[in-house]
Amino acid sequence: MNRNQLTRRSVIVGATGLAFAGGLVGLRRLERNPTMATLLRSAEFVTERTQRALLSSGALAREYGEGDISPVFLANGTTDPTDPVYRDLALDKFINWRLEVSGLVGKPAVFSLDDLRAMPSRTQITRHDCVEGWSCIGKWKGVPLAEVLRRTGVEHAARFVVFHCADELEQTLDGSGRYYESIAIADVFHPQTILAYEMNDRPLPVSHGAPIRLRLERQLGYKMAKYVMAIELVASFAHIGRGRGGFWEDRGYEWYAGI
Ligand SMILES: Nc1nc2c(c(=O)[nH]1)N[C@H]1C(S)=C(S)[C@@H](COP(=O)(O)O)O[C@H]1N2
Ligand SMILES: [Mo]
Repeated sequence: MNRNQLTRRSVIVGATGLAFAGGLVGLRRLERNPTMATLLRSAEFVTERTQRALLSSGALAREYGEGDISPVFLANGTTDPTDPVYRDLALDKFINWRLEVSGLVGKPAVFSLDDLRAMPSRTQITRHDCVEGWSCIGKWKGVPLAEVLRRTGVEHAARFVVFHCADELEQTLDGSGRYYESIAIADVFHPQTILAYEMNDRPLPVSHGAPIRLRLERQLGYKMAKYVMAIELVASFAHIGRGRGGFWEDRGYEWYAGI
């Protein structure tokens, strides 16, 4: 997917929000109107409108019951990061771990695991679909990403949220094998977009991304970054990794992995 398509998709997300909120104006007409197209790109507009639109339950991924939880949930990709800083943090049960939030935010901030646990939480039982062809149902508890970003503020120019992870999935000399992912600002305000710190009623295990991992229930597994160490809000991800918005995107996968 090239940058033009990304821009277009963001505009469509914004326009959909407006169409849902107002119910009056045609999507096509909005997109053709250059003033409206510019307006739709402003983060403030997108967040406000899409938040309303996405709160409609029709947009939620299916949620399951306790009885549907998979007895074994596969772990994929990195399951035990070797990074020495991460290993030290894990030894101390992540007491010294801090989530760094930076970039196009009103006020950069760091949050401890306790800080995140003290924020409002959401619990959801959902199906995880890996692009490799397996699915598992699990229960996730965490803080909505929107709650975290509400505390830092989001600048108008921010269009993507980038998640920087602790693990290097591919050993490279230039460090480009480190796992990262990115999502659109609009996805932040989907109610099921959470930073999960519990899985199946227990602290998130290392194999599944301790201390926090992203859950983004309407997209494929590779979008759901494990071992999140830092969150960066950006206008473009062209300068990060190999420029395609994620570890697997840099290796050919789609940036928008909707299911
Ligand atoms: N940091 C990090 N996040 C990651 C991966 C990874 O290797 N490293 N693998 C991804 C892929 S392909 C999938 S399917 C899921 C696997 O999550 P699980 O191990 O909890 O099943 O995590 C995703 N997030
Ligand atoms: Mo995956």
